[in-house]
Amino acid sequence: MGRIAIIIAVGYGVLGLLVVALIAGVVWSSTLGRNHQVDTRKLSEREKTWFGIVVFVLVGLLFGTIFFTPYGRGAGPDGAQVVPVTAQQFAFVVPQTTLHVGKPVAFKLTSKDVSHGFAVFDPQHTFLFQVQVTPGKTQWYRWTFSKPGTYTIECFEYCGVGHDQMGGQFTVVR
Ligand SMILES: [Cu+2]
Repeated sequence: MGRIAIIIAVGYGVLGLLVVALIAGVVWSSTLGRNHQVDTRKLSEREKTWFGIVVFVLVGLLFGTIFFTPYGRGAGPDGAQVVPVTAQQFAFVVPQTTLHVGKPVAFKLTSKDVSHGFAVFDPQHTFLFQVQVTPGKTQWYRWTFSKPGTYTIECFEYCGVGHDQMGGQFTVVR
């Protein structure tokens, strides 16, 4: 996992804990004074404020993370080795190229027929990433491999009767 991914994961974890603590605090304080009158107008005003805060936080998270996604326009060459992959019922066709540890790879994915899910597993069969491949569209995905060995590909989207057999592999060397 990359450093940015760890920062994002920790950030979400901390945010999640804060939200849970906040909800617990609100529930706790609301159960204390049971007999007081409820001012619904004040509550509806507060609701608007909270709605604004939630929208602000979500938009902030969106723009704070979207530029780090390893796909889309920014995943293209920029020093990366381009590997064209063709998905079709029921195989992933990967050219015989030599991929190196530590060198960014830009997968250029296309589909000849229906939607497929290009999922890559490392030599220990640990899941690394998955990206949709849709017909009529070129999808990019950028990844830097950290260990040598034979990587396997599986299809993560049901694409027909041979879906469970759909796969492929490639090798990464030092
Ligand atoms: Cu498939």
